[in-house]
Parts: sequence; structure tokens; C-alpha cells
Amino acid sequence: MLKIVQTTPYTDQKMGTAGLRKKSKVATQENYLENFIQSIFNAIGGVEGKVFILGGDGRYFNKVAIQKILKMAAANGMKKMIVGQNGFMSTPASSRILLQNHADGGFVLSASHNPGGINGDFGIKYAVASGGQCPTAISDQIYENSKQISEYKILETADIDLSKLGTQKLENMEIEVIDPVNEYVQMMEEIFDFAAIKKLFASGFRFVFDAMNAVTGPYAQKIFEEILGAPKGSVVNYVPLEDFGGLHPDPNLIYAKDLVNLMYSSDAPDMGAANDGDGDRNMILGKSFFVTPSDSLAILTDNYKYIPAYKNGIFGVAKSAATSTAVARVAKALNIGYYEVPTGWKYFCNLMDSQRITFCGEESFGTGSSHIREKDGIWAVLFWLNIVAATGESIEEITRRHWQKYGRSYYMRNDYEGIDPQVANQLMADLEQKLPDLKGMSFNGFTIKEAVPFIYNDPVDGSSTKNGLIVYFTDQSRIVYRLSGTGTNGATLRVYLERYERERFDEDMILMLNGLAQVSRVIAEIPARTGKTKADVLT
Ligand code: G16
Repeated sequence: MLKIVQTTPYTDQKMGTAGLRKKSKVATQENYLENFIQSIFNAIGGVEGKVFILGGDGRYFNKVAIQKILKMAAANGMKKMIVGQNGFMSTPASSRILLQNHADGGFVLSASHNPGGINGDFGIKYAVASGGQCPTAISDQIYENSKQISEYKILETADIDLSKLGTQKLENMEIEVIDPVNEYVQMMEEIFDFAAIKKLFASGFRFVFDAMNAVTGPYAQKIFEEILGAPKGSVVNYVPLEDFGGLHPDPNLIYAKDLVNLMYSSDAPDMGAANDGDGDRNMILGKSFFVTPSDSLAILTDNYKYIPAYKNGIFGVAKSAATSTAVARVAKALNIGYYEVPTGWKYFCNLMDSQRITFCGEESFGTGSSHIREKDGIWAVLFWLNIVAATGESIEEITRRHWQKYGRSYYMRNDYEGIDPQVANQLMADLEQKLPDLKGMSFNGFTIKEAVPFIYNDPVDGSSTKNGLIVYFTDQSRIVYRLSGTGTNGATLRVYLERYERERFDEDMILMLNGLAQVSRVIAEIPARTGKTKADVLT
């Protein structure tokens, strides 16, 4: 039965870098989710006759939210919803399925790499027909709508069984339950040389993939163990859990601790990899060796010829401004297009749609290509495996060969977390004011060449976005400052440090960047304003 529910608006439903992210306790408040979903439906002119994709990373509140969304979609006249079996779907798989089905949009219920559970985070990523997350112009309209909403529509009916594959009806809406793993696997087989990777595993190459108790477990087991023949047990933490088993499903040196300890032990496998909550981020490790995400993007781009889907040539490459400049040197050498965009995968989408770029990536452990419109964790892992299989080199050898050819960007991100948002905004505003005066000044032996806000003018839709402040030094070092758009606890100031070296490749990353880190604190007056004399998290 159709029910129209009266509601009062929440004022905090503004999307950040990637959808709406909130503490679970906020997202589960009465009508919170319903308000947001109805605001999306309203802002896009309704969903009557439209087809959408729905799934999530399995975190706490997913099951309840999926049922609510289905009932709201049917009540609003949606034609069809394609849902992942039992409600599971990774972000990359959902982008593929959206594109394959020419759907009008899609929802992935995930707060990505943020922890889950009642005390963790919940989130909703909303994608549009192009397969990527909704552009700011649309999210602004949704936000406006959410501040005025007075009612939403929902069906009063029993929960829908999402365990069986196939089609069923909810009033006039068709619900198709699919296995997203199959669709995804097929896409990977079309891109990579599975036969070569199979041979690599058969030769005894030891590999471990940490799914971090999140959504990619079943994808990884199927691809790496079942199809490619990695020994059973190569994929660990493969059962998606509502609270990720207490893990923080963020594939980096801090949160993927067990994997990192294994890879730095005397019994380390040849390669280690991890994905995040919804399967779009990746981390790559060799024996006692870590590949920074910025280097990973540069190395994948430089080795595109080994991959069947790209061997005939690639368009350009793009990175977020905060990401190191390693890939810029590769783009120059390959003589392909090169773009710097604001942080947020959505900014790559126009460049992919217009065939300006094939690859893109970010320092935040995201790499991907135009096969979909999201970053793709397993894709990156398969790319590395494919290069290893083709060259016979180890992860470390491939990276060192790269540094020999192009030099090395020592690179690190310093996060200052839990800052009072007002203090953080003021810090950024004041720093922006003084940027012009910084030119020519020297700190700790680093001389400033130029200091400017980062402004991106999209060559396709003409939109202009300001995101972060960049300080360039005369020795090619850089500092980028910006506020995170994905946190749920106060403001997080991100400070990205980069120092380029043409000859010294074996220095300690932290020592190499210590001086620059001090400079970054002085320039932005971080200790005086935040009370923090060092960063909370280094990645
Ligand atoms: C999202 C975005 C990425 C961005 C990252 C961090 O990733 O899709 O483009 O780099 O957040 O953003 P911020 O620095 O604003 O916190 P994910 O994996 O969280 O969806």
C-alpha cells in the first residue's frame, strides 16, 4: 500500500567528495535516509519509468536501507531496480552494471574505507547515467531539496527476498537480483591476460590478497583462487562483515597492519594487496616493499603495453592535484595528454567520456581506467600481476626500474584530524590570503617559487572548481593543503608533501620529507591554530 509520510528536513545532507557520509547513529535517525533518497528522486525530476542499480558493501544498516530504498523506489514509480544478490555490490561492479544496462543511476551504500558498525560510519554514493558519481551541480540541487522536504513516498509491504537470483515484482516495479561477481569477472577477463597470470601462479608465485572483511572477498576468491589458480588461502578476510570484524577497511600501511607485517616478515609472499570497504581502493606491496599510490599510477601508465586491452595505445592520463607528479613525467615521455583535477573521482569522468584519458589515479589509494567510471581495486591488482607475469620482474624491480628511468617522487600525506571545522576553515582562508606574499621566501632551505589556489577548469563542461592550495618550491618540491570531504568527525586537514630526487632512491621516506613537513606547519601556522605539533596520521 502506498504511504505518504510527513517529514521534517535535516540540514546536514550535503554530499562530500564521494556521496553522503555520516556516523551510523546519524544516518539511522528517523526518516534520515528516506529524506535523502526522496530528495534525490525529487531533484532529478522523479524516477518514473527509470532504471536504477542498488547494492552496498554489506556494512551495518545496509540491509535495512536497501529494503527502504526498494519500497521508496516502487512507491515513486521506478520501472526497474537491479540489485546485487543479498544486497552486496562493490563500487566498481556497480559502475560496470550501470553502464552495461544503460541505467539512469545507481546507489552504493558504503562509507568506503571508513569503519562500519553502529559506532562506525554509513554512506550513500549516488551515480548518474554516465556511471560516475553525481556532479556537484546535481548534488547541490539534492542538498537544496533536502532542506525543504516535507514528505516522502514509500510502500507499506513485507521485505523483499534478495537471496535468489532472478526477477520479481514489487507493485509495478521490476526487481532483478543479479550476481555482480560474474559481471565483474567477465570484464576483468576482457582486459587482462588471464593465461599469463595463471602461468605465474602455477610457477609458484606467492600472493596474498586482504579483502579486509569487506565486499571484495567473493570477487577476489573467484578471480585469484578459482580462475587464476592462486592456492586456496591466498585471499584472506574474505567474508564481508557488517562491522568489518572491527577492522578499519582502509588499505594503507596503518590499517592493513596484518598484511603489512606479513609482507615485511622473513616469510613474505612475492606480492601482497588489499582493497577497501567497497572495493575501489587498493594497496600494492612487494617483499618488504611498498608502492605508493602515486608511483603505482605512474608505473601502470608506463607499462600499459603489457595489458591486452590497452596494448594498441592509450589516450591521456589524469591525477588529482594532490597526487605526486610522478605520472606527469610518464605522460611527457609517452607524449600523451595529461590533466590535473580536484580530489574526487567524479572529476575524471568527463575526461574519460571525451576520450581525453584512459588512466587516472589519486594518492588516496585509487587507480582506474575508462573501463568504468569509478576507481577499481581489483583491476589495479590484476594490472600489477599482469606486469609481473609479462616482465618476470618483482614488484620492487619494476618500481626501481621506473625510478631509474624517471627519478623518484618521495611523497607522503600528513593528516591533522578532528579539528574544529571553524578553525580549519579559517586556517585555509587565511593561508589563501597570504599565498601571494610567500613567493620568494625561504624556509628550512626550501625556496618558494609560487603559491596559488588550485583551480580546475573542466575542458568538457566548462565548470570551474577550486580545491586546495599549492605551494611550489624551486627544487620541484610541492606542498598541497586541503580539507577532506569524506570525514565524519570534525574537519581533517590534509597536507600532501612531495620531493623529487633524480639519483637518490634509497632514502627513508619520512626523513626525506621531515624538513618539508616542518615547513608545511610553519607556513600554515598549524600548531598555533590547531594545537597539533605533528600529524595524527601519515600515509
Ligand atoms: C573518495 C573519492 C576520492 C578521494 C577520497 C578522499 O574516495 O572518491 O576521489 O580521493 O575520497 O577524499 P578526501 O581527501 O576529500 O577525504 P572513497 O574511496 O572514500 O570513495
